[in-house]
Amino acid sequence: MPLHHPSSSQHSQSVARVQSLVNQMSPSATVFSAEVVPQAPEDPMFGLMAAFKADDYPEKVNVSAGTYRDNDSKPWILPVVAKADEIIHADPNYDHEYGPIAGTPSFRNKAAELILSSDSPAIKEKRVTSIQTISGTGAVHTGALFLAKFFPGNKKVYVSSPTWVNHHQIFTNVGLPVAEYPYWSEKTKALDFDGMKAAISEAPERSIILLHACAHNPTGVDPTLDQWKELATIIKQRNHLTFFDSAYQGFASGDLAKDGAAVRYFVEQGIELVIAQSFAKNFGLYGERAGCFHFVTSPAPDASETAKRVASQLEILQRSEISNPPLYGARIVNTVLNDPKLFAEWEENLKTMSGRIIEMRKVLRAKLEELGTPGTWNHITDQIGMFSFTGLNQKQSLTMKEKYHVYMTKNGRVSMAGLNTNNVDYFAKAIDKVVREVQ
Ligand code: KET
Repeated sequence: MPLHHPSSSQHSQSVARVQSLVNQMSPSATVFSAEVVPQAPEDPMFGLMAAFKADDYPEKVNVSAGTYRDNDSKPWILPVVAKADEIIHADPNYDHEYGPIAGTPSFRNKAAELILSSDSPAIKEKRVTSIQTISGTGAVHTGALFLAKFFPGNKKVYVSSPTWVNHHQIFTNVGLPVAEYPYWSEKTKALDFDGMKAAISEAPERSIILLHACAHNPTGVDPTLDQWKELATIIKQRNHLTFFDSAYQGFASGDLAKDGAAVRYFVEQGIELVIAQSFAKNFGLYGERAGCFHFVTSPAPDASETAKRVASQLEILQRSEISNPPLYGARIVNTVLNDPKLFAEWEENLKTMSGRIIEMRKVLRAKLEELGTPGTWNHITDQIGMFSFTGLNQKQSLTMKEKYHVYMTKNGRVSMAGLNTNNVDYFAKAIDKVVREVQ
């Protein structure tokens, strides 16, 4: 039978009929229906930042994101960063070529020395391997990915309750379930150290324990050095793997060694650990995404071989994820860390930032006490780093935003860097009213 070839007008009629049938059947002909891809909620913090921008109330206050502001509520380009920037651009060899997969070696080495100290036995014994990442988030992700693929123990990550909200999704996204250990006591507005110790002791042997190296986010409460020592003993006994998130070194106390003390103590104890390091806050390089992931193995005759093997696998992961890391932020950090004069200036800049925050803590506490705001407010000055966990509940935190145009996360966290001599009075009065009006 000869094939029947429809005429072109017949053909276009039938195409139109099929098209209209399809349209009737399903108005949206996608395989990514709402059941398959449900609408996700907006990121709470980036949502708050956008809402703050859109608010035209003159006395609005932004204490949402952990980003430093000067006393005029303006982002601060660190003077040392501005200098490094000039040096980089004046370099006759400046170009935009690809960098190495693991990042520039001098940057990685100095980044490791910064957190571990330049005379760290782990560095001397070549037990460390470091890979440049997309800031701290990328470092946590790289670590998560590495552990998801290679960690032979209990593939569950124990995080503090509460913790930086992003920890949950970074780990679960790579298939590592998250469990919580107690950390913040509502009652004492301080560390629940007994609860924390018990949970870490009871976690199955060889679990992953995530710890904030300093300036815990969101609570601003850190273990004391003696408490860190107790934790190290438990972690060693239980053969856990420590995952330090270090996003605030030098920013918390203004002293780089002091803020790195917990990590350094764990390394001294020969504990195998990993570190996610961010330069967003301490260099004010938020959007430039400079960070590093470090793996530190325990002392052993074949320790440097272990570090080499791990490095080789990290490079494979990096190549498939981002190929090679961005240059600019790391160039700034590299320039400062490798020049003693600039380094000293950076330390001064760190003191300026941490000092202003510490001062605002004092002023805020004094104002609340002066107003006789119900409750105790010593925790504001006891806490350290970028954040204060005010103790305001969710309803109160939302009222701060809705009624008083103060943008803070609903867990009661306040970024102290958002406060200054111009707005702290308004802010304290808003807290005072909310605490009295809303239960
Ligand atoms: N770790 C912790 C504990 C942390 O607070 C942040 C950022 C990061 C890692 C990641 O920072 P990065 O910019 O990727 O280097 N925290 C602030 C910003 C954010 O949520 O992304 C914050 O909590 O406001």
